[in-house]
Amino acid sequence: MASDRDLHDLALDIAREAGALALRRRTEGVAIAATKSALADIVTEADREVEALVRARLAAEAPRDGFLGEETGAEVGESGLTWVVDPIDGTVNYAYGMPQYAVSIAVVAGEPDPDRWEAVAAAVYAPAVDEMFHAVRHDGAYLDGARLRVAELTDAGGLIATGFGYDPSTHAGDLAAVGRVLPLARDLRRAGAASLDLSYVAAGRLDGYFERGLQPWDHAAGALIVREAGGRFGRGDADAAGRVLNVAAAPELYDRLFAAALQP
Ligand code: LIP
Repeated sequence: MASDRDLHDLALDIAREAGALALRRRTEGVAIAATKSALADIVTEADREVEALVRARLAAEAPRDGFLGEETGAEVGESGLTWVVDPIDGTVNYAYGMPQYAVSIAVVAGEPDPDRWEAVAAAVYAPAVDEMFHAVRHDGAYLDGARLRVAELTDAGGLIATGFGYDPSTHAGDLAAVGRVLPLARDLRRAGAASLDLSYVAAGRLDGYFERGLQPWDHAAGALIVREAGGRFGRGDADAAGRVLNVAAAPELYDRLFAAALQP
């Protein structure tokens, strides 16, 4: 069985190759292939092509492992490992030509259930800015090989990121949560790619992040990177729309952020 370090190295190599493809397609012009859960929830031809590249690499180099991807769904493996992939996280940013998008690849052990799996290794690669966030369980989180540590909170409050679902009927509840979190914040950010929001918490570029309704592939890699950088990542009860709360922060902010973001 491959070591944790071998799995990490494979994740980084695939993420870098996939990111280069995404960047190349972006410069050639992006075509919207379809809408998914709502008109605003789009998938591009590049999303599909990048996920196909990742699957082909894994089929060749980790054929016994399972797969869970945003565009092609789940495939059960026989090794006890599952690769959880968002080929282009921040798809809307990507379609508009904004640089805030990433290839997010995690390999997890155990059931492919975000509340039961153990993340083993993670790679979040932002090709537009050539930044690779990565981590191995029990062996730290890194940005291009440099060790990461979550930020120390200042008296000014936290720089806190969030996100909103594509379904307009959920926006009132999300905005109410923003109102409850604001007293903890020096300011808010809404950048549009969960894997990068999580990686930025790990890097100390954000103090915290919360969002309801993420998919497993949005947070699988970033959650490990946060934890290996000394931060906390947790998930709360689902709201009336069935959307689970996801929260990441440095330890001294986490409990207060989680409580404020959760429904009253
Ligand atoms: C996105 C997330 C983001 C969320 C967006 C979208 P996608 O994932 O990364 O945090 O706010 O609504 O879900 O769809 O670009 O892979």
